[in-house]
Amino acid sequence: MGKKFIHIILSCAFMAISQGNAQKSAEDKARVKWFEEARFGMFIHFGLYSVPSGVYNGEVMGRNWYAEWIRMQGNWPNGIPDEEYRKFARQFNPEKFNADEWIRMASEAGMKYFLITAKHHDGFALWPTKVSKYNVVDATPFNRDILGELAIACKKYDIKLGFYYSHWQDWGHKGGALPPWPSKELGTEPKMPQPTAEEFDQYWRTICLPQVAELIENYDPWFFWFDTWERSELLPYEKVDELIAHVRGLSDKVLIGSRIAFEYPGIEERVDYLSMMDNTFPDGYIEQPWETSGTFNRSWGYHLKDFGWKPTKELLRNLVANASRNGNYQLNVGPKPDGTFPLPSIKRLKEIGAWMDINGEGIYGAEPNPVAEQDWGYITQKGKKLYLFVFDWPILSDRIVVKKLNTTPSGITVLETSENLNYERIEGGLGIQLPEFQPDQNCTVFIVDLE
Ligand code: FHN
Repeated sequence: MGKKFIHIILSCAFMAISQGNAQKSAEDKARVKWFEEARFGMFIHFGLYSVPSGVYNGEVMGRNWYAEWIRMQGNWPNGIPDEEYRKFARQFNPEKFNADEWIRMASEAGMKYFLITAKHHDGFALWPTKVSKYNVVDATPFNRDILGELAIACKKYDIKLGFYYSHWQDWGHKGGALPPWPSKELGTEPKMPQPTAEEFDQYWRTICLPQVAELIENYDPWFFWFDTWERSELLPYEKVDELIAHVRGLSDKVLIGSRIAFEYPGIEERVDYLSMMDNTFPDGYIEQPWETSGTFNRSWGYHLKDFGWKPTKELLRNLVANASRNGNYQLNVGPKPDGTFPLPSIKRLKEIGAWMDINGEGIYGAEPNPVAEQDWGYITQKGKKLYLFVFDWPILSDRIVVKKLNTTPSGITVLETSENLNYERIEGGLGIQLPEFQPDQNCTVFIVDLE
C-alpha cells in the first residue's frame, strides 16, 4: 500500500496537474518541503478597505461580500471615487495592532505559516515602500511598518512569513489592471477601460517589480501568493515568467503559487504550489503541493455585516479533507480597523487550536492515504500509522467500517484518550468498535497501527 495505489485512484482531472510535479527537480521539491509538511496557515486581509468594513455611506456594498473590493463594489455598480477611497488612509490608525498577538494566535491555532496582503488590489502598501507614497507610513497617521513588526513576531514564534501581492490588479497606481468588469453578464456594460499594454508595462517596471524586490530584501519571506483569477491580455506569459525569474533571482527559498497566472496552461510546471479558487476544496488527491485559501465567514477583509460565520467543525473538516488529499488550508482573518481580530474568528481559532493540540500529529507531515475517502471522514498516514478522522459519528451503529483497508492492524487507539478499540476483519474492510462515549463532538481521531 503506497504511492503506487494512490496513483491508481487519481481522478483524470488532476492528471495534468500531477505531471507538473513529476517534472520538478530535487531542488524544487526540497524548497517546497516545509510547505507540504505545514498543512495549516493563516491568511490576513488588512488594508484601507478595513476602515469602511464593507459599508459605504451607510450602504452595505453590493454584488458580493468581499469587503476588500469596496473601492469597486461600494455604491454598486459605480464604486467609490478614487479620491474618496484614498481618504480612508487618513482614518487608517489600527492603534490596537499587536504583531506579537496576531502571530501568537496563529501559532496557538496550530498554524505553521502566515500570509498577509502586503498590497491588495487597491494598491495600498502595508510597508514603507520607496516607490510609492501610497503606503502605511507615508499616507496614514499610523506611521508604523506593519510588515516589519510581523516579520519580527514570525521569527519569534517560528512561523513562516509570506506575502500576498496583487501584481495584476492595481487600482491605486496608473497603469495597473482594473476589474475585468462591469460586464454584460452583470448588466453593467461598458467594461471598465483597461490600461494599454504600454501603461501596464510602465506600472510593472516602476511599481510591481521594485515592490516585490523590496519585500524580499526587507523581510526575507518564505513565499509569495500573487493573485489572478482569469487570463488577461495585460499579463502575457512573458510577464509572468519575468516575475518568476525576478523572484528566483532575489531568493532561492521563496515559493511561488499558481495564482500568479491562474488557469494559464502549463503554469503548474513553473510554480512551487497550486492554489485553488477561493474556498474551493477539490474532492481528490493532487500530487503537486497545493492549498485552499478560505474564509471564516464570506468576506476576506473585515465586513461589519457579514455574520455568516462557519462552524468550527466545518473549518476542521476543510483542514483535514485537504490534508488527506495532500493539500494545505489557509484560513483567513479580516482584522478590524483597530487592528484586533473579530471575536468570532478568535473563538474559532482557539477551538481549532485546542483540537490541533491533541490531534495535530495526524495532520503535520502526514501523507494522504489510498483509502482516504470514507463515509464517516478521512484518513491520513505517517509511516505505519493511519490516522482516522471520524467526523460523522454513526447514530444507529456502534462501529465504523474502514472500507478497502485490507491489512490487519496490530492495534487501534483513540488519540485523545489512548483507549484501545476492538476491531475485526469484515468483507470489504475493517470494522472498528466505537468507544461508548464520543470524545470530541467535532472530530475524534483513531490511530491504526499497521506495524
Ligand atoms: O479578488 C481577490 C479577493 O479579494 C481575495 O483577495 C481573494 C483571496 O483568494 N483573491 C481574489 C479573488 O480570488
